[in-house]
Amino acid sequence: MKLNQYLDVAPEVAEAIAHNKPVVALESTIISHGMPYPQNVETALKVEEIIRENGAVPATIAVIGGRLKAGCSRDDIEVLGKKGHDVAKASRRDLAVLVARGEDGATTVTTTMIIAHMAGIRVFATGGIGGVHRGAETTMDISADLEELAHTPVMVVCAGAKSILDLGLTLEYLETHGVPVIGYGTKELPAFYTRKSGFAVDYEIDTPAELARAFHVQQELGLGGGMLVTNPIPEAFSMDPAVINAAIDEAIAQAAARGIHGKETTPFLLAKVKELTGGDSLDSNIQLVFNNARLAARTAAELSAL
Ligand code: PSU
Ligand code: MN
Repeated sequence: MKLNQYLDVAPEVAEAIAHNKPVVALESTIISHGMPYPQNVETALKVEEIIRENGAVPATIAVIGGRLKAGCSRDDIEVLGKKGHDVAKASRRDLAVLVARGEDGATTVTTTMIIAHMAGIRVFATGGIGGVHRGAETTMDISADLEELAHTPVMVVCAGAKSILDLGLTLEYLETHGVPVIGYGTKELPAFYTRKSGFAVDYEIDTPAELARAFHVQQELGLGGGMLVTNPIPEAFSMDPAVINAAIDEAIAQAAARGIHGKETTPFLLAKVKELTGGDSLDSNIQLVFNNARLAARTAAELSAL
């Protein structure tokens, strides 16, 4: 296989891919912009461990010194976690300039999918995805994550989307672009901190084997594109909807008052929600990522067997 000249695949990841062994990609914006230091680094390393325990090889993805990395070292993860918001949040439009300049970038869902696909990785675990923001009918703020899901053949395992987004419009957008939205063990789209949103998913699937089969068939049919698997936060860690929704409404009001826009919007809202809910939302956030890592590893193992 001829790999992209800008891509470095970690030896362990390359070995697994070459032998069709399961690999799970992980994003790095969740490390730099999604959680505070040092919990971000601890979580990133623990997620890698969970993926190994469940039979797959982890590949944390980032841009380091202008190189696309499929498989970061502990040092890379430590640097991204410590630098936090000082690392560029790298979406599709940022990749060329960051690489040309030899800079670092934390990959979003979008760029993690791009680099995972370049490396030959088919399954990716994260917390939440970007989507259509509330008020997008005037701001046109729609995450590039949705467009990437439309085109790039990677399964994204998440805990649904936070209601910092307009969940109904996000589902409409995904439908238009032909992205299957699967509920793992549920008919309802989970809302990240809570197991329910009031919106239906397209299909409920209850086993990793069945998830793998659906994704495999999607690619064999030549349909291409991604698949969004939404995995509800475990009951024990889910939050009170009234508490979390009040924090989200307040965060959105503060963002509007301060004129926050563009790529700052999502990180601002995430940080504000965390601040308004104390440590509770961070604990929930960490636990749902662990839960998604387990499901992604088991699904990647099933996919390798097909
Ligand atoms: N939503 C979350 N947690 C996150 C993100 C979104 O609940 O960490 C991050 C992901 O990296 C996602 C990105 O791809 O934010 C979306 O940013 P934007 O809305 O600017 O496209
Ligand atoms: Mn945006």
